[in-house]
Amino acid sequence: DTNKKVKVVFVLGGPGSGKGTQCANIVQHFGYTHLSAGDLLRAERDSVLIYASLLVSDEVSLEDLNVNSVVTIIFQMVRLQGKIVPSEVTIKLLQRAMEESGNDKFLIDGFPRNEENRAAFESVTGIEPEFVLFFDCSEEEMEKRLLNRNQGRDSDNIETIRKRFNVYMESSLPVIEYYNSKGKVRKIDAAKPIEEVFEAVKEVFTSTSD
Ligand code: UP5
Ligand code: MG
Repeated sequence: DTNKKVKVVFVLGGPGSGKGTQCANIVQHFGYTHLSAGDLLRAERDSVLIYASLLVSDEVSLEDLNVNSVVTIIFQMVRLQGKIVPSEVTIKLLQRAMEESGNDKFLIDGFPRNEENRAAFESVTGIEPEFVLFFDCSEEEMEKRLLNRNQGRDSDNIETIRKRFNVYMESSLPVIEYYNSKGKVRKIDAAKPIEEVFEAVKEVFTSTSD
């Protein structure tokens, strides 16, 4: 089984806790490939919109449209409510990205987000994470960061942010508790400045690298 050689670190934490920011740093220093589940879902959504506009302009026919992508339009609507896209879709996108990367070390950022995600990933891929990097940050600080991010993300408005926090508390924290009970969580104080957070992150990766 080739999966046996694949090394996965889950990077978890609330919306705006700094997962993406720190993953970019980790990639530079430790040779991992960064896969943000949220980014993969957004890219899939964007490709659907491109297909749709080509279709309208008669450059592409309906047969060229892949049905799986059309389904993701519906999931995008779900996403705007801060809800969690079904595992099947996210896992498929993650597997595709892992294959395309040619790497064997991955930071999976923002996934698994609920128990169903976690169990499905383990059973579909047979991969268990080496450890879980957990960015611990207050809701107040996360909200401030998201409102200041200004990257034109359609879900960075106060109503959607509140919904994302609720889903995080109800569905995602239990996943972190599950891995904590298995001794796999490496908790980082993520409320500090970016450089200080990265110092703590580096310690985790240096002490567990082989
Ligand atoms: N910033 C970062 N670190 C800072 C620091 N230490 N001090 C001060 N500022 C700091 O950071 C956010 C902002 O804060 C940036 O402006 C940054 O400069 C600043 P970022 O690194 O982007 O934080 P991150 O934790 O990555 O926040 P993100 O918004 O990406 O987290 P979410 O978990 O909300 O978003 P994600 O893209 O993972 O998911 C979005 C949605 O997709 C979900 O709500 C869900 O609906 C859907 N989804 C699924 O359904 N399934 C999945 O598996 C994944 C996503
Ligand atoms: Mg992110």
